Amino acid sequence: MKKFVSILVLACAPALAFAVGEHSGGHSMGGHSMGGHSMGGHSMSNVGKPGDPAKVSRTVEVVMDDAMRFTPAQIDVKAGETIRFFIKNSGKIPHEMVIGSLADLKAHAEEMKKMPGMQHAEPNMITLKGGQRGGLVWTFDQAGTVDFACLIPGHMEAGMVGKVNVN
Ligand SMILES: [Cu+2]
Repeated sequence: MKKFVSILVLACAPALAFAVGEHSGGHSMGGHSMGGHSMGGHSMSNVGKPGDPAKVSRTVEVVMDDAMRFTPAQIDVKAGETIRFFIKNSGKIPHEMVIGSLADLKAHAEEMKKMPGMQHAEPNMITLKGGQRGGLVWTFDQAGTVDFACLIPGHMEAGMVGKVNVN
């Protein structure tokens, strides 16, 4: 009987961890951090915000491939620009482009590792199967550096990251 209980506890632990992780992730673009959910620390304030498709300044093409690379991996924009990313997955396996701060992306990648099948769709990201194309519209409103990465487990570690320099 004791064995049974410990198995139950083990079985529950990952679910609990996920529930906490998911909660702390928050993924709220509004920046309401007053609730005390400090674990994930998703501070989206400096990375910009979802863009209005009607106000796109220009289009930037990005290719993702199975060599775990974004091409280009360095993108220059001006503060205030709304960019429509035209993203193509030229590989065979799924890839995604997630915009955020490097700290947030790493935290999110950890959550993904705990929950490999985790379905997540947020305004700051797009997931594409092999051969698929898609678009992502984002406004870079402050000068600085904004990172992006593929958060599919192992990809970020393999170098699937990029940078937007906002001037
Ligand atoms: Cu990838």
